[in-house]
Amino acid sequence: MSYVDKVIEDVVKQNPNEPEFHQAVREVLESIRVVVDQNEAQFRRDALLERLVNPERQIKFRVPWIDDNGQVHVNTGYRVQFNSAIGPYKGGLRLHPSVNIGIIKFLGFEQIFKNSLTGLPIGGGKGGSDFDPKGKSDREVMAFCQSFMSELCKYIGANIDVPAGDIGTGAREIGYMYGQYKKLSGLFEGVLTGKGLSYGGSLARTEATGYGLLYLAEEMMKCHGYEMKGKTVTVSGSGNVAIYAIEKTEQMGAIAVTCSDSDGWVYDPDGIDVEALKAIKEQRRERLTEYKKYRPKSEYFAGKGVWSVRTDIALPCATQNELDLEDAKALVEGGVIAVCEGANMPVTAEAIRFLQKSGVYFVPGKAANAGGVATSALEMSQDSGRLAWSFDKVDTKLKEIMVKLYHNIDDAAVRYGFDGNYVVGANIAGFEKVVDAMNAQGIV
Ligand code: NDP
Ligand code: 2IT
Repeated sequence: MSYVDKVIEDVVKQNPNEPEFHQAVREVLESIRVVVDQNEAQFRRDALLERLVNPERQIKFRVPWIDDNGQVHVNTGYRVQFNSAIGPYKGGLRLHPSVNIGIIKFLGFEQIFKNSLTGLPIGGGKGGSDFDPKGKSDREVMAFCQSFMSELCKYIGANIDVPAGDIGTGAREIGYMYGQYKKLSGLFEGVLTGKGLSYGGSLARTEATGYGLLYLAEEMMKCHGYEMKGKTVTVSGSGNVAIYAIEKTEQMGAIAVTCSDSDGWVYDPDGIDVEALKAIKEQRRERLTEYKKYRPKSEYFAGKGVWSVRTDIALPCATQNELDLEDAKALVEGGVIAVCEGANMPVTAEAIRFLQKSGVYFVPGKAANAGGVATSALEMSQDSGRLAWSFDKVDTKLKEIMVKLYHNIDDAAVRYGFDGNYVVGANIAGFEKVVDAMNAQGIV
């Protein structure tokens, strides 16, 4: 049995009931098979792949908190410190009822290669909890965040592990967590990113993931002879990534016609009104059913459906495995040119294969959504230098990073004879730097 197949088999056996983790490992290892084959004896001897797929450390803890009626609740907190070969662990905290160790491991594993692709010195980690911030009062969210950080603070630090936002963790949650970290440690340091601008945050971090996604998409389209102007774009989700993907789409002269949440989706043929979306989601924390009040000509549909809309570019920006084979067929039927993942692993493995076979340009999340974590690394630089850069400075750097990243994954794919396969290109390019650092540092 080949080394890659053996390690995939072991991962499935040793990590039962973690299908998302298996899916992420399978995608990466199958992509790098060609590199592994060229170095098989050395990699086997050094158990390189076994070291890559086993987190350096995983922490699981109890998070008790009291609701507004005096009732105590207990959630589970996680932090997976996956790989620190190229820098301190870096990655978000997801707060969603679906969170379990397998979800955090898949996200942490992806983060290793994503962070490597940014070209910046950050290792891979991820954390979170099965706590659901939706429908909770600010005081309840604060109680949870303080309890969560009371335990997490033992394991993180500006040069150790630097968490950030993800699903369910936005500016409010980061603020409460930062306050608790500072109180317990006595340190005012860049231990979290995505912080508010008044206490060490970076301009453009809020926008970074969505903007970065569009900078990469624009560069890829340009290289294939297309311009963004006038293109129809469909977006799923209506959170941090989706909102700023829609904003940048419209700034580029393309038209974003959809967005969604976990209850339903909106079709607005005149283009999503991003200010209305921000008012609904960022300020009022409401559901998308409210959107029609701002835009009477738009339509709201309950359930799934964004991918049934004809589009030039599809940007899944909600959650894992939200775009399946049937959705991919509908997109191809409608003449889609490109699919770029704003979320982490939103497109199923079968759907990716179908899109690629159909000649659609497909860019995986670890490349397409790397602008968020790249800008987090820029926030870390500003914090450690006691600096606050202008919006334009950060945004210009973000754009440079995303354009360079696109060419890097394109070149890696070409180098190994997989022209235009950005899944292979991203995984190989991300892997190369991590392996080089792991080899240099010995068996640790
Ligand atoms: P938010 O919490 O801001 O928004 C998430 C959006 O996705 C909401 O519209 C939410 O709807 C929807 N959603 C979440 N879970 C589900 C689900 N199970 N089914 C259907 N819809 C769902 O998160 P972000 O925008 O920050 O994150 C979105 C994706 O992007 C995630 O995959 C995340 O890992 C990834 N990502 C985020 C980065 C960042 O900087 N924030 C960076 C890189 C990747 P509802 O409100 O109804 O739950
Ligand atoms: O998936 C991701 O890259 C994030 N949620 C952002 C991580 C970060 O550290 O900014």
